[in-house]
Amino acid sequence: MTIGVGLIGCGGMGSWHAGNLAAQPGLAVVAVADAVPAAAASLASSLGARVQDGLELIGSDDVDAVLIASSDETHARFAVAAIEVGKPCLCEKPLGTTIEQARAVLDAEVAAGRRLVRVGFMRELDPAHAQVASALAGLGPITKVRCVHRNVDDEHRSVEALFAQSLVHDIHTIRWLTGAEFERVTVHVVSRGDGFHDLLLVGELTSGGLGTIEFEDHGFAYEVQVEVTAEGGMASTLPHPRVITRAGAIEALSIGTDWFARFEEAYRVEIEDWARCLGDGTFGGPTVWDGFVAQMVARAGELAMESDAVVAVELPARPSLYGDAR
Ligand code: ISE
Repeated sequence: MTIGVGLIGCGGMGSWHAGNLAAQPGLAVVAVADAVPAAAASLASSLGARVQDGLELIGSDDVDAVLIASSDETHARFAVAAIEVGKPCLCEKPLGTTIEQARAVLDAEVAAGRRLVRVGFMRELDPAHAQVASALAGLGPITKVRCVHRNVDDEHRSVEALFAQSLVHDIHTIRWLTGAEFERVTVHVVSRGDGFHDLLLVGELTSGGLGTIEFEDHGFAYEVQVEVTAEGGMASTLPHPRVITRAGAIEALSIGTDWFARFEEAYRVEIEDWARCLGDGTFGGPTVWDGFVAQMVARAGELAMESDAVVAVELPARPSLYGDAR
């Protein structure tokens, strides 16, 4: 049986996912939606799908599952709509652009009483990150997780956008690898005069360990690394393997400037795994609770940055629906 997928968002991320969806034998993209009609029309014709309004698409009988890759502020509205009609969905991060939006998705899913929304924290499926996670199994309690995240970005994003769009990934990586929560957050900022670019976030974890995030916007390349220290040893990702070129008496190793190439395999496996879960009627991957908590920590980070003080992360009790999630 083929599973009909509705794709909301036909920009860079939506189009990237569309390629992976099309490669899955058990899935067929039947409808697409986008705020820009030409983007929807062009992707629809390449996929052999129809164009629909996002909410109508979610309600359509032949749409069994929904992939949300539209602009950030629309994620929560579409995710709640999918939950209300009981359709599984893969929602790109962030769950919302505000805590209230993310909370609305959490409340809707808890009210529905089943996990339907998988959040697109795809680093868990990156082979290098997965190898670090399995290498840690024999190394004892984790004392430190150090994330390095460099973006080549010329949009001069707001601090809010930067935390919601970028740092949520690292926050999730730290929670995923340690199984601990952030208790308190401090942020140190380096400013280069023409705005804010670099920061170091230090998170104190409930396990007693530390999670740090070294983040740069306008960095020299796109890079994501993680290094974990445990009581019995350490594990870290290697630089992503790429091609070396030699020309003009120079040998060069290209690092890359965006996440599509760096996480190509992670995005592919994410769709493959989602398809498997849809086929089995099971749930896998990062949950709405993960998405919500990442945003709560990101918000604490913003407050820590604004106030130059240590900010406590005040999480509500974890709903039992997510009790065995991680
Ligand atoms: C972007 O939206 C992503 O999701 C990338 O994975 C992340 O590394 C980047 O910082 C974000 O802007």
